[in-house]
Amino acid sequence: MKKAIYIPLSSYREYSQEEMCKRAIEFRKDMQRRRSVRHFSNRPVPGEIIKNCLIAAGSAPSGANLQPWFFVVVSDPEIKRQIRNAAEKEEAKFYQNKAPQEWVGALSSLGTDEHKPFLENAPYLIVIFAQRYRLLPEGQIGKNYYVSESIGIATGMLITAIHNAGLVSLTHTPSPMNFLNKILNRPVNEKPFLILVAGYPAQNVVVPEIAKKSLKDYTTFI
Ligand code: IYR
Repeated sequence: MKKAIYIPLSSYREYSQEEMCKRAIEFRKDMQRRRSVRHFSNRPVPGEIIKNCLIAAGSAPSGANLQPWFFVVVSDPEIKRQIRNAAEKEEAKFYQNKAPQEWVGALSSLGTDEHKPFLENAPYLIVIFAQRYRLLPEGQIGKNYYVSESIGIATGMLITAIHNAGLVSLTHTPSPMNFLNKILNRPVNEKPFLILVAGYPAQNVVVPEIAKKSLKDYTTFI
């Protein structure tokens, strides 16, 4: 067993209360500008930006610090085409017969359908895999802990980093997604979590007019 070694928390910065308040408001305003976008420009984005966003995501807290995630950044047009074809096949089944009426109803205000041109137009598809368990060097299996929580947090941080950088993203979850293991050659311990589409928005893009709940509707202070 490894013994804990402690170091000073030298990265922490304390702000005055006034400064904290200002920062909290500024950040919340900036986050409120984020929208999921379904139409992307094919304008190239420097890989350096995506790399830094991924490093931010990789700093997320995780169960036992085992960091049970793997990101495949797809920019190759041929691989994007394969992903689009496979996803649209699943999505067609979903929209044409698999999806219960209630689900189709819940999606109606978003205007989604089985056509996913963004999977080819956007410069990056970041395919996020959850490592359900670890494959150790000698072929043994190692446990991971709180995998859904960990990967959800890392994905949230990635979405935030992409927004902060000045790009837009879309969480896309074709179901089932196991075709991604095949196309991207990922091992059996990895389960596709979602595809995060990233890039510039298409020119004059429109987004559905939707509302977010207000704080009092999803929070209580006791
Ligand atoms: N995966 C489908 C359906 C879909 C489901 C939910 I929940 C959404 O918030 C949006 C879409 C699709 O991507 O169209």
